[in-house]
Amino acid sequence: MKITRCNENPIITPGKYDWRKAAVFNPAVIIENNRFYLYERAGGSLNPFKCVIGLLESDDGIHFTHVIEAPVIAPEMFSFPYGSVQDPRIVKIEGLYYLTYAIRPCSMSYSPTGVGIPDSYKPSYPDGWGTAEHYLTRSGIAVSEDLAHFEHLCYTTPLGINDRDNILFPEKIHGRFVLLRRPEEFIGQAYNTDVPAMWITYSDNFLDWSEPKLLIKPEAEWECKKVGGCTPPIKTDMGWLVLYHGVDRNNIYRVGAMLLDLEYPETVIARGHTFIMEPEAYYERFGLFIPNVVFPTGAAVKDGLLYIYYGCADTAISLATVPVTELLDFVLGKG
Ligand code: BMA
Repeated sequence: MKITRCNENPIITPGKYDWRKAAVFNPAVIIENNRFYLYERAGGSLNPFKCVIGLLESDDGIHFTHVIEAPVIAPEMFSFPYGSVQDPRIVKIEGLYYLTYAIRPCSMSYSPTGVGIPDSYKPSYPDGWGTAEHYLTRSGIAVSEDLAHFEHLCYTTPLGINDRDNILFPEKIHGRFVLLRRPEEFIGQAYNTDVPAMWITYSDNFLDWSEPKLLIKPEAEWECKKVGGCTPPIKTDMGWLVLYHGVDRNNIYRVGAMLLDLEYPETVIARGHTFIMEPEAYYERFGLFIPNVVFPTGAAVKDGLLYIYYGCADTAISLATVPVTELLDFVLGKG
């Protein structure tokens, strides 16, 4: 199996508008009418690192231009004027576009040290803002009829815990919406995992979600610190193909792949024997922000090819491709 990095990587870099001057990364992607739509997580400054979501489009999946000059999603939409919206993923279900996002009600500030994870600190905000809870990350869903105008639909996680990497399946299964989650606090004996893991939950109406079930937890050294979902599941004849990320004890982010049962997605049919991507290229190993991160959040299939869009070092956006059949063979242990 060969994952091919686009030779124009990184394909999307910061700049142009004030709100995306510092970093653009971890994008959602969907193909509609043969056109790629990409939702970038963008920050204009590291102090504070307030993130918003910008919308770009492309005919070839490589060269993107902004559809709108302003962000399509900003924390103000959720009544968090100092907040940060992060890591979108998008799916289309029954004619509507659902974008899951993570939100931190108050943005942190960062100063890169040049030698690893940047120092972070909490800026001072006006009265009432900046409580401990405001620095936790919650997840929710925004909905759109036209890809450009979004409304907040619901939160999918409670206040008081860190829960990101919430990802919807692109269709209902047995009449229910299906969601992946990564609750950081679901650890310890009662949860059957010592470190943050991937969970799955179902809902009829977006408001009431079933008791989450543990889907996978770390098994290998490269994912020993935590695992979480990456891209929305891709439907194949063999099952739901899901990319996930694993973090090792040195904070290196790698990408794994697994296959879930089409009808009962809490059943893992197969999991790749090792990761499929790790930071290799210079733009994945060094950046403005966090070094050694490849973090896919968007995936789309065109002509049998899986287009994987990923954040590099929390700084820029890159593209890698692989034939879906090759990736399936790898996950099933045949490639
Ligand atoms: C995760 C999230 C992602 C980020 C990654 C690497 O916890 O914050 O948005 O890309 O860390 O820094």
